[in-house]
Amino acid sequence: MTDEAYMRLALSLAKKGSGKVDPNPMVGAVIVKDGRIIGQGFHQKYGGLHAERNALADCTESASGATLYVTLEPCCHWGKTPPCTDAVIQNGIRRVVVGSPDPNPLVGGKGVRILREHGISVTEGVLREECNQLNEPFFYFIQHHVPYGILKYAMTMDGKIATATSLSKWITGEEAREQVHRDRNRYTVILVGVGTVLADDPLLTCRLPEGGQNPVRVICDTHLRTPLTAKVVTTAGRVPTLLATCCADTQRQEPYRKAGCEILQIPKKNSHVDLAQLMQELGRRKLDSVIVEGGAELNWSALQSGIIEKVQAYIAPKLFGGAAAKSPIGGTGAASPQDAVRLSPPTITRLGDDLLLESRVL
Ligand code: AOF
Ligand code: ZN
Repeated sequence: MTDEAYMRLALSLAKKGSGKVDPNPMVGAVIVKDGRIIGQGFHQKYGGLHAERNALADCTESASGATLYVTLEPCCHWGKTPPCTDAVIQNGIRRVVVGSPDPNPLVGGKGVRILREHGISVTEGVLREECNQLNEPFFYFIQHHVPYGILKYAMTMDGKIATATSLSKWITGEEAREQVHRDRNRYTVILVGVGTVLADDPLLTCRLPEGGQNPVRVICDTHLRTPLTAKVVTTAGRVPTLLATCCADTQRQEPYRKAGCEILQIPKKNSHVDLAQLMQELGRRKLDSVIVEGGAELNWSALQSGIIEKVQAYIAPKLFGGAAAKSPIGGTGAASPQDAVRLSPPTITRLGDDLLLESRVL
């Protein structure tokens, strides 16, 4: 097997940590000796052993002289666990193949340097793009201390998110909707505006056949208009729910608190919750990624506030038509084509009959 093939295996192991390790990275490791895999591991749980140590513990024989494939540069610092570089050196690993460099300022190239200083041969950047992509939120959060923002919507091929009569269930098919739930497991927060709560009464939970982690629900509700009977409120006891509001009236806040919601009082900007401040607050709570799921006004504000790094557009082969039917992004919009929000060329994934286009905001 080639370096790439072993790294691909390490990547697939890393993904098993999805939804369980944030704000730390998903990491996978494979140990190979004389062409045989003798140990495998991944980072299973936030605060738990790192992938490298799990793979070493899994070894069926001595790892002396073996090669370690790991999707992220090994750490060299004392965090919640001792440095992985120590374990790699002590176990006599002869060669280390790394996917991504670790942007954590505590590591940042030092891990690789220490290994080399101990006579270990290091190959860097194998499947680097894939490894980087796996941990986009981790890379972003560790450098900026605010969550990685993803704007997600589903629309028809004529760019509508609902019919002219405001019906939207469903636009995309089952495969696309399952991908949405995989992302709700993977990312930490789901953010919607109060208008969406009033219109759709959504649950915003992760519903995968195999189960998964619910994202923290955040409702942007400037004037505290969320009905106490809304599903997000009545289920707040079992799914973490935050109401981000500018309303300082503690008497009006109280019934939401009683129902299990937490109130985040956020300053106002342009008559709405200041989204950049909200992201700062979520970052302070170590929440590393946010899916923004509408409605159209919130989506526009999110783009304008600069909190979005990635756009995910699900496109269904259908046409709704209708001058009054909404499109994903509202607000005032760009005045001229030169003022467009620019995106990177999209990656395209086919999900059943639908497409998922993903681009970075430039
Ligand atoms: C992980 N899992 O498999 C690897 C990590 O606080 P600690 O001790 O868990 O250290 C977290 C840092 O360790 C993390 O920010 C990253 O830089 C590095 N590598 N972390 O959680 C792993 N290999
Ligand atoms: Zn480590």
